[in-house]
Amino acid sequence: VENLLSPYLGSDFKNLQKQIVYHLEHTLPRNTKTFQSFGTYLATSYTIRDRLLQLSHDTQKYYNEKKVKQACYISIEYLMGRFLRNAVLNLNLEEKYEQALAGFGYALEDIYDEEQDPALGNGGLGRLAACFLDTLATHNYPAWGYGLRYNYGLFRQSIGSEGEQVEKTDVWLQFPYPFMVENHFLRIPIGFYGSIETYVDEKTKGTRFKWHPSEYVIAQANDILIPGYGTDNTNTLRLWSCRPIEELDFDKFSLGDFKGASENRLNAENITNVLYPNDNEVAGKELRFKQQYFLVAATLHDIIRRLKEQKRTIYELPDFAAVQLNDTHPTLAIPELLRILLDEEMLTWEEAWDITQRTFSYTNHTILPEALERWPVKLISHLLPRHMQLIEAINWKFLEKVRKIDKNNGELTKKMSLIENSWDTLVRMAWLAIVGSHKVNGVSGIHTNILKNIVFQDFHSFYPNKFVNVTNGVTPRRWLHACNPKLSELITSTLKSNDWIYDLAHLSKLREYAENEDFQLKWAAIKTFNKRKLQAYVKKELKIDIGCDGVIYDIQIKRIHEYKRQLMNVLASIHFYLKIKKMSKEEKTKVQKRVSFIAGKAAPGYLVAKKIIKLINRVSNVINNDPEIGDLFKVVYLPNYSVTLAELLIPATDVSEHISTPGCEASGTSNMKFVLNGGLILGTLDGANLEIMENSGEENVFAFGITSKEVPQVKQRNIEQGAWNLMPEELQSILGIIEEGKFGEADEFRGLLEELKGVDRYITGHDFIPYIKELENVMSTYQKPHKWWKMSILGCAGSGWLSSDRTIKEYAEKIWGIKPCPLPKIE
Ligand code: 26Y
Repeated sequence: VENLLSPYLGSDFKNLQKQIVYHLEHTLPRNTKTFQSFGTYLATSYTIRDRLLQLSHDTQKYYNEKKVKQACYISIEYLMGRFLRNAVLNLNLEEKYEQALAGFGYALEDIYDEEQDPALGNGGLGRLAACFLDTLATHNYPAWGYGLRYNYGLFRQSIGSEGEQVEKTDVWLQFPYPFMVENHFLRIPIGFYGSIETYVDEKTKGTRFKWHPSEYVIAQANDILIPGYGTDNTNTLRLWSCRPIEELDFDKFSLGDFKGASENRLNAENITNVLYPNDNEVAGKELRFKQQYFLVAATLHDIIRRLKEQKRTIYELPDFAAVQLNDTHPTLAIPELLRILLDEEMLTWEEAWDITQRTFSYTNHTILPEALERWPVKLISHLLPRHMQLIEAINWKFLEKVRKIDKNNGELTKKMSLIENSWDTLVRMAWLAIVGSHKVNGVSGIHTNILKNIVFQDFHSFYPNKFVNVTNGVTPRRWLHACNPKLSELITSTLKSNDWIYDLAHLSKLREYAENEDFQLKWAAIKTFNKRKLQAYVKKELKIDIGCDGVIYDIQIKRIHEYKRQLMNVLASIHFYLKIKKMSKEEKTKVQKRVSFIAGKAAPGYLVAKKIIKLINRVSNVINNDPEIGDLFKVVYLPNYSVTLAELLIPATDVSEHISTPGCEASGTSNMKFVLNGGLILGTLDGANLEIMENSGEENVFAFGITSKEVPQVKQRNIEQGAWNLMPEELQSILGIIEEGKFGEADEFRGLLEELKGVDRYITGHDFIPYIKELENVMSTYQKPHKWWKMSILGCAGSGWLSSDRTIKEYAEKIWGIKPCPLPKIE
């Protein structure tokens, strides 16, 4: 029987057309007369989903037959970006779909643009998880992602008339999202609150515990199927949404209490309603804690269910699944697994603890003290009484060992205790994650060293083999092949092979072209092409005219945070603005033109970050409208930064800024994306910048400033002498100009300036002059095109190791003990 929907049957364009029309008429349903771009996007997407569903069934069947060990990545955030283009490219169907849609009068490129970008994450940590999923599928690793299906993703940002950030709800599920398959058969009850029963086990005569939750909700699975590039292996990202146990309380309804009747449903839906918009700063809200537990309880239940489906025993769990905790957000998985093993599977403590440690590993993504999670014992005891009891037991057994080496009358024991007594009694989630895992990793060389030698020093001495480094990486499929098609083609034609798309080390062969003038011209022309696209976007969306030829596109895109120092960036813009204003006509002709772009969201509760956004917009307004400046310099703030916007910006960048205070940025991943696309880096000696310098050559990076080791001295000096007294005059006068009200009311930015003048925690004053000098170096180097493009090509040629394929191979070997398991090819 001909099955129109079978992906194995029809991928010639006529079949694709039939499949698209089928979905248009039956799934949407629309008729061919009301065929619009958005409907076409949906119908096209459903044909992709059909293929992926079939491939994913085959993939799961095969993994189950082979009983291979799998990785389970638990993350409270995923920043997937748009799906359709990525899937079409990975399945190698772009030409066929172009042809199919052209037949209906549509350009595939425009259809891609109909898709919205699911923003189920905040920043680096969520995007890293998405890159990992792409790599895991591409390299045929048996792997699952687990996360939450929030009703509302990260807020949408616009800029108000005063230059301030305005937040709007992201209603991403208003229209169907065709790539997510609701799994109505998988419904898992999750408990909260309640009490603990103690009883004597008849067989062993030992004491046993049982938790009786007083409230339940249901976790429902929503699956996003993850295609790999050039493979049939299709993995699953399972996102849980929360449903009530009972939809409507009919008794209340009958009594006329309509509001009370749906209370249950509303309370349950609350749990997965919204993504917390905090990045690197703890909010400490009870609902967030509930989200974390909901995620891990549903996930562990699912993993154990799948283990048992293979008729394997619970003792085999560590050979069945390697569970990675993406930061401490899913750390409750540790006491939850222990509870299941002890209270439900009736294992002994020794057995249960051994299985737990062998199952989990933990990645740390940040050392900022304000981002380290600590939850009140009171809150945990109330919500999850049995888990609190287990955390205390883990702590007790762990501290027994610590006490043996504690020579300093309890000092070490106090420092290493999982429970802290400060303003409140708090559980240190990172400590719990370290103790309950067999491996802990940092995300770049410098970051792992800081973990080992400073932040987790005592734990490193205690468990010398537990800490490993796995430097981050990014997927070259999305971040070069898909977002920069022209550069992708040039690389493929130059290397006479597209092997680099799944083995990025091949890029090193570009080195021999670095000084080839013909190649440089082609390389530069592609940059210009991408810059024109951005130029058009800025004109259309912001009504700002910016130049392109001979103009440096200088970009800083990331969450707004004091440690990332967007403030230093805008202060430098004021510096250059004032400098140009003082110039004679003659001098002005020699100025290197530049546009400084900044984009990024601030957490709604992070007032300082919001002030920084406001200042940037005020400065931008003054500079862009000053006739004395003209097109010599522009400052452009791009609202609503997203994965999709990054895909437009990164290929169009000449130089990108990664200027965090040394020691603060764990790795950074956009720096990698820029280098891959021939952008140069202006950066501090921090995070992965350091490794980019090692691999692409120090001479190909614009680096400035001190090392992380020197930072504490500078801070100390600031505290002792006052940052104002140590501040260079140039910066002092810039602050003076802001205070005079040049960029809005004088009072507006007082708080920001007071911090710089007082303690200056992020040492902006100290780094200001070296930063300006390096920016000047960037500008003069741009005037030597041969040198510039050589640096750009060599940067890219040295970026083979930046692939998340390399990163995942290291996780697989050093931490997870998993191997690729490619599906046999079907003809
Ligand atoms: C607990 C809480 C509010 C919280 C929420 C989100 C804490 C941290 C985060 C997110 C952290 C994050 O995104 N960290 C980034 O991880 C990237 C991937 O490893 C790194 O490249 C980047 O340097 C780091 O800031």
